[in-house]
Amino acid sequence: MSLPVPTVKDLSSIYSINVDGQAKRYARLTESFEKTYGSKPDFIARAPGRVNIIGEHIDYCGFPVFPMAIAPDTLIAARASGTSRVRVANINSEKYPARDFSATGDVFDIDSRVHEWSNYFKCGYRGVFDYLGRKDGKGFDVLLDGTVPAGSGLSSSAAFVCATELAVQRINNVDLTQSELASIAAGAECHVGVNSGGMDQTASIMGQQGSALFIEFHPRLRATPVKFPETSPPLAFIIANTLVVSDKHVTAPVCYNLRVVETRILNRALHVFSETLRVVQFRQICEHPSGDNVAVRLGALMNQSQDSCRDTFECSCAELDELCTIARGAGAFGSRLTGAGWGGCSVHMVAADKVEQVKSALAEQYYAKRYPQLTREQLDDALFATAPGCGACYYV
Ligand code: NG1
Ligand code: MG
Repeated sequence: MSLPVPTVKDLSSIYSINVDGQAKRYARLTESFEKTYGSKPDFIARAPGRVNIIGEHIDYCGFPVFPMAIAPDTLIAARASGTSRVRVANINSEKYPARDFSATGDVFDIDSRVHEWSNYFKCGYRGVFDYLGRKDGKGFDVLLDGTVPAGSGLSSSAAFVCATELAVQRINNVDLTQSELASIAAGAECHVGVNSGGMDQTASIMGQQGSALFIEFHPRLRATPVKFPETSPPLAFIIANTLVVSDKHVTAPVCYNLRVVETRILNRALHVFSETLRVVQFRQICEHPSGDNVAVRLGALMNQSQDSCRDTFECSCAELDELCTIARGAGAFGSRLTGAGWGGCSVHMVAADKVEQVKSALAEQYYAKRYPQLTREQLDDALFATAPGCGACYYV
């Protein structure tokens, strides 16, 4: 949409659950920022991950998809420094060591051959300046805190790139629209070697609390909020991570980018066209939920999507298939992989009163068997209920 990115002052307008926990997290980030750079940040830019409900591997063919933004996100605390340097640090400094670039020089140089966390920052930075046709960025300091697990199909990369764009434009007094930012971010990951579509970035920027998004790419980018039908009991969603990391830096050449090429030459067309039809049907049922068994019909479309991803598109894996089988056996209406696949997360649509039952089945039959050493906290990060959350914003 041609709206600007909103600024919020109240965390309860961003998060629908655990607002206190989030408040502590924001306070910790602000404190660490002050410790690292000697003064408080000017603002925090926030961009969420997403879960795709249906429409896999068709965004880069230009066909519509149906994701929703989720609570896990990337936060970037930022402050103009009055210098010519861009300093980038991460709360998790052991895994992601601090970097320091020239605001008009090497921040634009991205070596896609090396797997370097700050490359995603550079993608967002460069995306904004390439779009503006400028190279005259101001110096600033940033500290990052991300809760979207990497390589899990929940778009940690898009959350990172989108949050970076927000920080970069605010520091440089630019005010691009949500559509512009989503489009820029969608193109930006090519600098790290991923020829991605535009689903994740659009969901991250334009997500709406309480609604999924029907995202179209033709004739222009458009995200229409769609509510799930009001069933009794209501519909709920569970995300279950296989804990098999599908790292795009490793898998892109032989998996993701290969599929992008294959769809271009009309190989794999059966998946692309049938999946597109399922997305359209899914949206229709959500908007006109007449007749019986609405939840069962929606679930069947998700299950057909999983079958197609597994058999025709070949982007599932044994662990994803297993999670889907267990969840359906425990009462889920529909279960499928979400994101690129080959590992990462699955998504399950269930009746709200079956959430605990399905989670327990997954915990006992998958996690306890394959990962008996998982702590309670690690299990909670891997297996959780989710709801459509709001999109990117500034917090001041
Ligand atoms: P994940 O796996 O979340 O990175 C990727 C692509 C999407 C889409 C899906 C498959 C990126 C940034 N995102 O998502 O555009 O093509 O796979 O539907 O590469
Ligand atoms: Mg990604």
